[in-house]
Amino acid sequence: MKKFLTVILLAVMVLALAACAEDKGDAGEKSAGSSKAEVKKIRAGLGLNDLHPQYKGLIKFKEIVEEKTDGQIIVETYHSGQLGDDRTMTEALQLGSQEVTIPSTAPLANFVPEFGIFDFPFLFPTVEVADEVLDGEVGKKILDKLESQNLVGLAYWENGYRDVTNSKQAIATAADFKGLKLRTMENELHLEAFRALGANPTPMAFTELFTALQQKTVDGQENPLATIYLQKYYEVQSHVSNTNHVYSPFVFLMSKSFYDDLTEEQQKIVKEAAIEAGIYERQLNREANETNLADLQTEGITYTEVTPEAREEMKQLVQPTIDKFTKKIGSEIVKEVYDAIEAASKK
Ligand code: TK8
Repeated sequence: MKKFLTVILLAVMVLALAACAEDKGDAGEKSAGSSKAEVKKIRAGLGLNDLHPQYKGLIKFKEIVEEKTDGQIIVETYHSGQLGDDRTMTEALQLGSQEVTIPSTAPLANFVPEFGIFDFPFLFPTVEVADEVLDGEVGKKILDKLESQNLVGLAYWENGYRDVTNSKQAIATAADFKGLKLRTMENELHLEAFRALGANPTPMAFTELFTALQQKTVDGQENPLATIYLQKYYEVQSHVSNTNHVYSPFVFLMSKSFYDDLTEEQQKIVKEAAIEAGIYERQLNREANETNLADLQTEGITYTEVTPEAREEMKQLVQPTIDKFTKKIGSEIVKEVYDAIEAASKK
């Protein structure tokens, strides 16, 4: 009996020791694999689909970051609003439940009012001037304001000059906007500007737009040609005009809490990658915009030209809106942007 008990006791001890060893083994693996546990993951979400240059730019960002950090930062990419729309994804970044998104500046004006300046109709005469101003001092100054919103703006990318499409009538002059139910981005200035043109605008998240056009909740919308073509709006729209009413930048946003947790070297890598991928995205976007009007016409959309005179009339109609928002946003910063545009235009 004694012998039997001793054997049992021994067996229990062996088992206990084994369990201890196993625990240790686990713990050991965890600390030995600390580099593995340290891998940081960026979930990056876009509203546009994976055919758009913006997604290709994001893939470029992923490649650069994963290579330069030796896999210490990995990037998971989502498109087509899989993680939400511009506003909800920006809010997710603020909360730290998502790390990257690249919204248009228009919805960002609800977070940092100064972005509203870029919604001023007919602000940038050319994309080259837009690049100079956005990548220059005043552009950076506005990006830096994101910090107070728990966001980090790493670079400007390009959405582009916006054009109006609709399913009702050709738009050649301001008078043609009359009564048109138009979806705008969630941005006050856009709403007022389109009201001033005579349209009947409704703000709506981009992710709801295709269905709204299809179900005729709205008659039309405005976006750059690349979006109109690649999101297949020609299936639900019959007219497009070169209104070119606003140049829409994108902002490469990162969650501030995530950014602050990166090492200095990693911060440098993500920043440089956002800039480099942005240069690539702008180039692809400009190439797309050159061919997409013809592509849209091939798909059966009717193109109507807005003459410079007709555009001038539109400009005059929206001027009171610009004046109002200049006061609202702050005439000083608005002047800084105008001065930068003037300087860049002379180059
Ligand atoms: C995509 C949006 C979109 C914008 C809009 O997330 O909402 O119309 O032009 O492209 O940023």
